[in-house]
Amino acid sequence: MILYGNSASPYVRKTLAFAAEKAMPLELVAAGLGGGPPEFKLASPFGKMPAFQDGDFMLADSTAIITYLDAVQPEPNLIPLAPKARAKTIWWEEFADTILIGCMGKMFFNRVVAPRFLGREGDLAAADAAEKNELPPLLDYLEASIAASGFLVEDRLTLADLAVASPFQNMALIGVHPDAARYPKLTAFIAAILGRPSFAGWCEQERKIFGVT
Ligand SMILES: N[C@@H](CCC(=O)N[C@@H](CS)C(=O)NCC(=O)O)C(=O)O
Repeated sequence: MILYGNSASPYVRKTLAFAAEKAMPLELVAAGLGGGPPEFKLASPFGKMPAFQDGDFMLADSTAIITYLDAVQPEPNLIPLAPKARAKTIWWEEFADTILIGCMGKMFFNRVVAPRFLGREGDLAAADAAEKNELPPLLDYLEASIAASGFLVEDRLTLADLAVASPFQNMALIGVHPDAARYPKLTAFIAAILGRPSFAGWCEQERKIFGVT
Protein backbone atom coordinates (compact mmCIF):
# COMPACT_ATOMS: atom_id res chain seq x y z
CA MET A 1 0.00 0.00 0.00
CA ILE A 2 1.31 3.42 -0.96
CA LEU A 3 0.62 6.78 0.66
CA TYR A 4 1.43 9.81 -1.48
CA GLY A 5 2.37 13.02 0.27
CA ASN A 6 4.80 14.46 2.80
CA SER A 7 4.74 13.77 6.52
CA ALA A 8 4.93 17.51 7.23
CA SER A 9 1.24 17.64 6.29
CA PRO A 10 -0.80 17.02 9.44
CA TYR A 11 -3.23 14.91 7.37
CA VAL A 12 -0.44 12.74 5.98
CA ARG A 13 1.20 12.40 9.42
CA LYS A 14 -2.11 11.37 11.03
CA THR A 15 -2.63 8.71 8.35
CA LEU A 16 0.93 7.38 8.72
CA ALA A 17 0.48 7.18 12.50
CA PHE A 18 -2.88 5.42 12.18
CA ALA A 19 -1.38 2.76 9.89
CA ALA A 20 1.68 2.39 12.15
CA GLU A 21 -0.50 1.87 15.25
CA LYS A 22 -2.14 -0.98 13.35
CA ALA A 23 1.23 -2.26 12.11
CA MET A 24 0.01 -1.90 8.52
CA PRO A 25 2.87 -1.41 6.05
CA LEU A 26 2.49 1.87 4.20
CA GLU A 27 5.13 3.13 1.79
CA LEU A 28 5.36 6.94 1.70
CA VAL A 29 5.99 8.29 -1.81
CA ALA A 30 6.79 12.01 -2.02
CA ALA A 31 4.00 14.07 -3.58
CA GLY A 32 2.09 17.31 -3.19
CA LEU A 33 2.52 21.04 -3.78
CA GLY A 34 2.57 20.38 -7.52
CA GLY A 35 4.98 17.42 -7.39
CA GLY A 36 4.61 13.66 -7.35
CA PRO A 37 4.24 10.76 -9.78
CA PRO A 38 1.31 10.42 -12.22
CA GLU A 39 -0.36 7.93 -9.85
CA PHE A 40 -0.68 10.72 -7.26
CA LYS A 41 -2.67 12.85 -9.67
CA LEU A 42 -4.87 9.88 -10.53
CA ALA A 43 -5.53 9.12 -6.88
CA SER A 44 -6.03 12.73 -5.81
CA PRO A 45 -8.09 14.53 -8.44
CA PHE A 46 -7.54 17.95 -6.83
CA GLY A 47 -3.87 17.43 -5.99
CA LYS A 48 -4.29 17.36 -2.22
CA MET A 49 -2.23 15.07 0.01
CA PRO A 50 -2.52 12.43 1.21
CA ALA A 51 -3.52 10.13 -1.62
CA PHE A 52 -3.45 6.38 -1.48
CA GLN A 53 -3.04 3.31 -3.66
CA ASP A 54 -3.68 -0.34 -2.90
CA GLY A 55 -3.18 -2.22 -6.15
CA ASP A 56 -5.57 -0.63 -8.61
CA PHE A 57 -7.63 1.00 -5.84
CA MET A 58 -6.97 4.73 -5.60
CA LEU A 59 -8.26 7.13 -2.97
CA ALA A 60 -7.73 10.64 -1.64
CA ASP A 61 -8.49 12.31 1.70
CA SER A 62 -7.03 11.25 5.05
CA THR A 63 -10.41 10.39 6.56
CA ALA A 64 -11.40 8.27 3.56
CA ILE A 65 -8.01 6.52 3.59
CA ILE A 66 -8.24 5.86 7.33
CA THR A 67 -11.77 4.47 6.86
CA TYR A 68 -10.37 2.04 4.28
CA LEU A 69 -7.39 1.02 6.44
CA ASP A 70 -9.69 0.47 9.42
CA ALA A 71 -12.05 -1.71 7.40
CA VAL A 72 -9.17 -3.78 6.01
CA GLN A 73 -7.63 -4.25 9.46
CA PRO A 74 -10.06 -3.58 12.33
CA GLU A 75 -7.57 -4.52 15.08
CA PRO A 76 -6.23 -2.99 17.19
CA ASN A 77 -9.39 -0.93 17.36
CA LEU A 78 -8.79 2.81 17.04
CA ILE A 79 -12.33 3.91 16.11
CA PRO A 80 -14.54 2.74 18.97
CA LEU A 81 -17.61 0.66 18.20
CA ALA A 82 -19.83 1.92 21.04
CA PRO A 83 -22.13 4.53 19.46
CA LYS A 84 -21.31 7.52 21.66
CA ALA A 85 -17.55 6.92 21.75
CA ARG A 86 -17.52 6.27 18.00
CA ALA A 87 -19.36 9.50 17.26
CA LYS A 88 -17.11 11.47 19.66
CA THR A 89 -14.03 10.08 17.93
CA ILE A 90 -15.32 11.30 14.58
CA TRP A 91 -16.09 14.69 16.15
CA TRP A 92 -12.49 14.98 17.36
CA GLU A 93 -11.12 14.05 13.96
CA GLU A 94 -13.39 16.65 12.36
CA PHE A 95 -12.39 19.25 14.97
CA ALA A 96 -8.72 18.54 14.23
CA ASP A 97 -9.06 18.45 10.44
CA THR A 98 -11.12 21.61 10.06
CA ILE A 99 -11.03 23.85 13.14
CA LEU A 100 -7.59 23.14 14.60
CA ILE A 101 -5.77 22.73 11.27
CA GLY A 102 -7.74 25.71 9.92
CA CYS A 103 -6.09 27.83 12.60
CA MET A 104 -2.67 26.13 12.59
CA GLY A 105 -2.58 26.24 8.79
CA LYS A 106 -2.68 30.04 8.76
CA MET A 107 0.46 30.10 10.90
CA PHE A 108 2.30 27.25 9.18
CA PHE A 109 1.40 28.24 5.63
CA ASN A 110 2.20 31.93 5.95
CA ARG A 111 5.35 31.56 8.05
CA VAL A 112 6.87 28.49 6.36
CA VAL A 113 5.13 26.99 3.34
CA ALA A 114 4.67 30.19 1.31
CA PRO A 115 8.18 31.63 1.74
CA ARG A 116 10.08 28.36 1.80
CA PHE A 117 8.27 26.11 -0.64
CA LEU A 118 6.24 28.42 -2.87
CA GLY A 119 8.78 31.24 -3.20
CA ARG A 120 6.39 33.98 -2.14
CA GLU A 121 5.78 36.06 0.93
CA GLY A 122 3.29 34.77 3.46
CA ASP A 123 0.64 36.90 5.12
CA LEU A 124 2.36 37.29 8.49
CA ALA A 125 -0.42 39.47 9.90
CA ALA A 126 -2.91 36.65 9.26
CA ALA A 127 -0.55 34.18 10.95
CA ASP A 128 -0.14 36.42 13.99
CA ALA A 129 -3.89 37.03 14.24
CA ALA A 130 -4.58 33.28 14.13
CA GLU A 131 -2.07 32.64 16.93
CA LYS A 132 -3.35 35.49 19.07
CA ASN A 133 -7.11 35.29 18.56
CA GLU A 134 -8.10 31.89 17.14
CA LEU A 135 -5.74 29.52 18.90
CA PRO A 136 -6.36 30.21 22.64
CA PRO A 137 -10.05 29.14 22.68
CA LEU A 138 -9.08 25.90 20.92
CA LEU A 139 -6.37 25.21 23.51
CA ASP A 140 -8.82 26.03 26.34
CA TYR A 141 -11.32 23.57 24.86
CA LEU A 142 -8.71 20.81 24.60
CA GLU A 143 -7.39 21.42 28.12
CA ALA A 144 -10.94 21.02 29.45
CA SER A 145 -11.61 17.91 27.34
CA ILE A 146 -8.58 15.66 27.86
CA ALA A 147 -9.47 13.03 30.45
CA ALA A 148 -7.37 12.28 33.55
CA SER A 149 -6.20 9.17 31.66
CA GLY A 150 -4.51 11.47 29.15
CA PHE A 151 -6.78 10.44 26.26
CA LEU A 152 -9.78 12.06 24.57
CA VAL A 153 -12.12 9.06 24.22
CA GLU A 154 -12.60 5.78 26.14
CA ASP A 155 -9.48 6.37 28.28
CA ARG A 156 -7.34 4.69 25.65
CA LEU A 157 -5.66 5.55 22.37
CA THR A 158 -8.07 6.25 19.53
CA LEU A 159 -8.05 8.07 16.20
CA ALA A 160 -9.19 11.13 18.16
CA ASP A 161 -5.79 11.42 19.86
CA LEU A 162 -3.83 10.86 16.65
CA ALA A 163 -5.88 13.45 14.74
CA VAL A 164 -5.68 16.14 17.43
CA ALA A 165 -1.98 15.66 18.24
CA SER A 166 -0.77 15.74 14.63
CA PRO A 167 -1.15 19.50 13.94
CA PHE A 168 0.72 20.31 17.16
CA GLN A 169 3.84 18.94 15.48
CA ASN A 170 3.42 21.63 12.79
CA MET A 171 3.10 24.26 15.51
CA ALA A 172 6.26 22.93 17.17
CA LEU A 173 8.10 23.22 13.85
CA ILE A 174 7.37 26.96 13.85
CA GLY A 175 8.11 27.36 17.56
CA VAL A 176 4.50 27.60 18.76
CA HIS A 177 4.01 25.63 21.98
CA PRO A 178 1.00 25.80 24.31
CA ASP A 179 2.02 27.35 27.64
CA ALA A 180 2.66 24.35 29.94
CA ALA A 181 1.56 26.29 33.04
CA ARG A 182 -1.81 27.22 31.53
CA TYR A 183 -2.26 23.96 29.59
CA PRO A 184 -0.65 21.16 31.65
CA LYS A 185 -2.93 18.35 30.43
CA LEU A 186 -2.61 19.41 26.81
CA THR A 187 1.17 19.73 27.09
CA ALA A 188 1.44 16.20 28.51
CA PHE A 189 -1.00 14.89 25.89
CA ILE A 190 1.01 16.33 22.99
CA ALA A 191 4.28 14.93 24.35
CA ALA A 192 2.77 11.49 24.97
CA ILE A 193 0.99 11.09 21.64
CA LEU A 194 3.69 12.60 19.42
CA GLY A 195 6.25 10.59 21.41
CA ARG A 196 4.66 7.29 20.40
CA PRO A 197 6.71 5.23 17.93
CA SER A 198 3.95 5.74 15.33
CA PHE A 199 4.73 9.49 15.27
CA ALA A 200 8.21 9.92 16.75
CA GLY A 201 10.29 8.90 13.72
CA TRP A 202 8.40 11.25 11.38
CA CYS A 203 8.60 14.10 13.89
CA GLU A 204 12.34 13.61 14.31
CA GLN A 205 12.86 13.60 10.53
CA GLU A 206 10.77 16.78 10.15
CA ARG A 207 12.71 18.56 12.90
CA LYS A 208 15.93 17.87 10.97
CA ILE A 209 14.44 19.09 7.67
CA PHE A 210 13.06 22.26 9.28
CA GLY A 211 16.25 22.82 11.31
CA VAL A 212 14.47 22.64 14.68
CA THR A 213 16.51 21.41 17.65
N1 LIG B 1 -9.51 16.88 3.82
C1 LIG B 1 -8.22 16.56 3.26
C2 LIG B 1 -7.30 17.78 3.31
C3 LIG B 1 -6.00 17.57 2.54
C4 LIG B 1 -5.22 18.87 2.38
O1 LIG B 1 -5.78 19.98 2.40
N2 LIG B 1 -3.90 18.71 2.21
C5 LIG B 1 -3.05 19.88 1.99
C6 LIG B 1 -1.72 19.72 2.69
S1 LIG B 1 -1.84 19.84 4.43
C7 LIG B 1 -2.75 20.01 0.52
O2 LIG B 1 -2.49 19.03 -0.15
N3 LIG B 1 -2.78 21.25 0.02
C8 LIG B 1 -2.38 21.54 -1.33
C9 LIG B 1 -3.49 22.14 -2.11
O3 LIG B 1 -4.55 22.46 -1.55
O4 LIG B 1 -3.29 22.29 -3.31
C10 LIG B 1 -7.63 15.36 4.01
O5 LIG B 1 -8.07 15.08 5.12
O6 LIG B 1 -6.76 14.67 3.44
